[in-house]
Amino acid sequence: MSSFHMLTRFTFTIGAALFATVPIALAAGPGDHSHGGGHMMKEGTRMSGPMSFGMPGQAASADRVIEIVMDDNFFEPETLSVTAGETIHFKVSNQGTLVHEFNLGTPDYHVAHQAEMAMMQQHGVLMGDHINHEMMNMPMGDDGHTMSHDHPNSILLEPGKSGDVVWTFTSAGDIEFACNVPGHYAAGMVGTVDVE
Ligand SMILES: [Cu+2]
Repeated sequence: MSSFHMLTRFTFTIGAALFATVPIALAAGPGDHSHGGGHMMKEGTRMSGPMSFGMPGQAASADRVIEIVMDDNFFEPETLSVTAGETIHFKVSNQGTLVHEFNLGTPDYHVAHQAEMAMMQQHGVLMGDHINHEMMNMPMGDDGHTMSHDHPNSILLEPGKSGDVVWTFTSAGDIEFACNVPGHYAAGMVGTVDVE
């Protein structure tokens, strides 16, 4: 299953949970990558392919590798500079004792995503030091969607784990990389990508 569809299912779940009375059209089927509507979430939360500042990239054609360490509760390094058009392979490792996320987005996107993460925490999917994978992958509702957390612009890691995000930055501007686990962003777990 593509990350697009995992994301669709995730945002659908959250949307359904937040707006239980709103009729929801989940039109995307296998191979349907059109994005013309059907979601009730606002633009900032339904990231799948291109975002305002870039798009998912391929590790094989990355221009650079940047290593990111996550700890309780900060990133190292905290400031990055890239050039518009560059594809960066972020190798992210969680060296802390808590679950952390590396998530690329605008400040508005992070605010919206924090609501999703709070929902995951309320549902017992996201615990302090681990992810309840069983619950995350448990079918919910009539169509069997799950809370799987698989976005191309982010990775959610348990302590001691590492993973990859490959992103092509397309527009100049300041982007944040942030951890949206409840409380972490406010505690300072946010950094800046200066796209020149
Ligand atoms: Cu964190």
